[in-house]
Amino acid sequence: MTKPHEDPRAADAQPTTPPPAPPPTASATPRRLTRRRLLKAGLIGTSATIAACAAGAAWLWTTSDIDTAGTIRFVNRLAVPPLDTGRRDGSGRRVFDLRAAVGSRRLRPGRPTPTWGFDNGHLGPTLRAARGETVVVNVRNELTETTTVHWHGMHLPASMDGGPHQPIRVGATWSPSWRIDQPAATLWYHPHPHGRTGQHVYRGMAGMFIVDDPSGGPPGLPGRYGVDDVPVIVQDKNFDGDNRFDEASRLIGGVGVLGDTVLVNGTIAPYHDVTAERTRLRLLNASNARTYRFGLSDGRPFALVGTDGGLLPAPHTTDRIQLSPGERAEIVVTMRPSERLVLRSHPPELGADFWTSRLTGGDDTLDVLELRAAPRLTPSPALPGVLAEPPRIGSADGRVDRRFELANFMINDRVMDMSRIDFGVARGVTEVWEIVSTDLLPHNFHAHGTRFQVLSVGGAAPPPELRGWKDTIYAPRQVPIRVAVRFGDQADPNTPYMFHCHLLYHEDQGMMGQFVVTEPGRSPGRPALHDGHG
Ligand SMILES: [Cu+2]
Repeated sequence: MTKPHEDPRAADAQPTTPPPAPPPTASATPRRLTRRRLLKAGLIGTSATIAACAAGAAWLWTTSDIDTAGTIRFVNRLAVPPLDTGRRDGSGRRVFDLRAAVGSRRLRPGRPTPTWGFDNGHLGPTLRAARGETVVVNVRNELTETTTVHWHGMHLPASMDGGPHQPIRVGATWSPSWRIDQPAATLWYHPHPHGRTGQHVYRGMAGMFIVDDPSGGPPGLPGRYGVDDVPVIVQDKNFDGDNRFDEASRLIGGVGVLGDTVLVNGTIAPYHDVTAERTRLRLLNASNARTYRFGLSDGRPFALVGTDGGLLPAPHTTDRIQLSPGERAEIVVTMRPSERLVLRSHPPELGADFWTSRLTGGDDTLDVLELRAAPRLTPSPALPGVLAEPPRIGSADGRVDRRFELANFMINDRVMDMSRIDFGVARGVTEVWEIVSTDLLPHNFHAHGTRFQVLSVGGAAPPPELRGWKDTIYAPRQVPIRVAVRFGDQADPNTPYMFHCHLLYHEDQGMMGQFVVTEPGRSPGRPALHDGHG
């Protein structure tokens, strides 16, 4: 394990260092070491080093990209996570039950893969509730270690957030409850134990949480779950020889595990039978480290209708949408009868240098999901021209209240400390945050308990895909991003929310901090510390 302050590429990049010298052999006639001989030996050594470096670099170059475009036989019907709308209790609350447990799944030929998850041991049901409802989720931990469940993108009190300060010990049940008060959106849930998030998510702990508008939202958007409104939870995995998830391989780029096999909703090589003219795909990048740049195999445009925090102001026609870990996008794809189309991830624009990009998935092309249209498709209405109110909590007037510099596995030169609150935000006050990566490695930024409005990217107005509500945003190197953020409801000076890089290896290495929401004019308190957070 690499220490937080060290560049893991240095430790991992062994192929670029020369092989060890062979053991010295005894010589019958020992030769005098002259300066010339030493120089010659040195030159030979240097040449050998250069040759080894070149060979190592060539090996790295040729082995560190993946291209599966057109090579996948899509033979498995896409699994659709079961829809869970919970039950009503006596007070009208919507109650869900989740059980975190180990399981196993037959993901590919050969042995079943040991998994973790909430849906009989892998991934989790899609929870669904409407704005205005009060929900309760009973999360029982039947794993062999402490975990947590964080509601990514949800506005809720910090004590319900499911970060590292709400551990669920083995055998215990945690029952957070909150009133949903935010626009319709595609959110998700996943563990967040301090230092162990990457492992828990990689083993399969993740599910979707759909928030609905009680009015039904704008008419015309496809909305039949699993039919023309389909969750697409994208994860990349490596498998070892026994079909186990391999958490340790391909760590060489310094972003954590990058897999060579893409799973959608836990299905390898998946296809979905399309039965309507338009299909809405709720894309969730639930991968530990990989950034995808989704498009369609024939290059046709699609309509981007939603991002992290809800619907965009209007559909945006595009042929690419890039999602870093934790980000979501809702797209609507239009198809003709009997055609086949592949959702493909093209090389993402990471904004990193040549080598870093190469080693962190920046040159990878991955086929994700085949869409198979039936010979007859049910007609779909045209998309509405207006979808939602644009975010309007801030303006790009040059003011910056807080700055977050991402570099060296730290944020603002600090490693995550459970006992340290980095800052307090006054309830009801809009702040402007500036996020900038000054690092070679790719990073993104996620804040808990809220959503934000992107004000500017590199000083310019945000592109269309960043004009809706966001809670996670990719931070290209040396491109300052300004966002307006507000924490509405409840002050709790002692219970922190997290802000962090959502590349889970980075988060687990400590690229995370804590903030609290206070009453205006009050100071942050002190977090109560629990045991069992690793
Ligand atoms: Cu990062």
